[in-house]
Amino acid sequence: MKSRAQFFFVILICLTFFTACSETPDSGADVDLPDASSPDDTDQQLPDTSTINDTADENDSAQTACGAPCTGDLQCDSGRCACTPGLTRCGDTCAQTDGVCAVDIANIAFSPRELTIEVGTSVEWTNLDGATHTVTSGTAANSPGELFDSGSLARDAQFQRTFDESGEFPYFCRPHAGSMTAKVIVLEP
Ligand SMILES: [Cu+2]
Repeated sequence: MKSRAQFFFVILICLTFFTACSETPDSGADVDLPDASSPDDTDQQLPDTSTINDTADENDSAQTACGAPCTGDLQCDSGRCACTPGLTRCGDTCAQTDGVCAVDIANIAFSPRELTIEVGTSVEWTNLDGATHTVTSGTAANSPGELFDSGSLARDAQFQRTFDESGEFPYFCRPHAGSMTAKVIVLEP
């Protein structure tokens, strides 16, 4: 009886092993299935890659349309870098400023020293220095003050001018003509 029980036990063990072994090829087949599906994954990744290329192409064409990548808040629209309608362009910043861009006069310098705006935008200078400054169009040597001249600006004094024509408008400070020069670049909207 005891040996028969052992025999059945061995049979049971063998059946268990056989089942386990016969499952192993099955699981091997299961492993093959993911292998077979992994080429599908690769196939799926290829369209993904081409999608990325398409996006890159769109970016490239957008950048080509504007000549160069638009900086800051600006976005390429109809071949030019611009702000979304309703926002004022002050350099590469777009803000709700009601058409006025600020230039600080501080530490005996204009900041920003070069400001790009669109036709119809106003520029407002504020003197943050203790020293007196001026905002004078042109250069000391070329038509000083012909277009605009703030006169002497004490601390906290402001001067505003609206630019209704496109072009480059250099300006300077009369007391510091040697170092305080700057310009406003006005673009067609
Ligand atoms: Cu000055």
